Amino acid sequence: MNKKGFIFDLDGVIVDTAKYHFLAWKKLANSVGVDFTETQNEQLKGVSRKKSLEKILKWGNKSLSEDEFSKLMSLKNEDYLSYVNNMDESEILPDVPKILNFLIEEKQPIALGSASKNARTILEKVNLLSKFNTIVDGNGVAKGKPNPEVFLTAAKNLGIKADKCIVFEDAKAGIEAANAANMVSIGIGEKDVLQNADYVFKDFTEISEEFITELIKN
Ligand code: B16
Ligand code: MG
Repeated sequence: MNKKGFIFDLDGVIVDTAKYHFLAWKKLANSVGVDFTETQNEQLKGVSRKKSLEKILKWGNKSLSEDEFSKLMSLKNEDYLSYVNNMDESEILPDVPKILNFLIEEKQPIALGSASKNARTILEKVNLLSKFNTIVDGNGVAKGKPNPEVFLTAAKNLGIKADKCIVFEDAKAGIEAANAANMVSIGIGEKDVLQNADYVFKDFTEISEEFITELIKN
């Protein structure tokens, strides 16, 4: 049977944690006198925690000592985790379990490829951890998206060649990473944002089992 590597991003693909990142970043930015909007939050999708804080400080024209910088990073994460702690299965995005179960039935290897250092905690919270053959997250890679390292590591862990992998991503930086890894890129979200993806769907309710079967065959 044909085997492909199916790699899923986490935030924005499996769960919508961007809303919690927004609340936590906004509180933090405002506490140091910096404004933070939803539009700016969009630009942080798929971007690591450290790079995100660097961007926020740049937008607000602020510079901090190294100590203050790491203190703010921990404060942001503590606040973010207070939302994550209340998560449960009801926060899984529509039809995600259906697609995962279909791939498992079809004996296709499945990986998580996320920039988040909280990926395992979140998957445990929503009870999906056991669906993945490997988890590659912000703790396991040196270079963040758009660098392809996260997806190439996932492919290696699955034992599947990069050009036989399919990536589901909601962030522009993630689509660029998948393309750079020579993988099939599937955007989950808006066509105008994810214009470099090979395919774009609004969400998983638009993805049929026939479409997945074709991906497995070709
Ligand atoms: P953490 P993904 C990314 O996750 C988020 O999209 C991004 O907004 C966040 O800053 C990043 O994870 C780091 O998250 O602070 O939990 O380590 O979309 O790559 O799954
Ligand atoms: Mg994402």
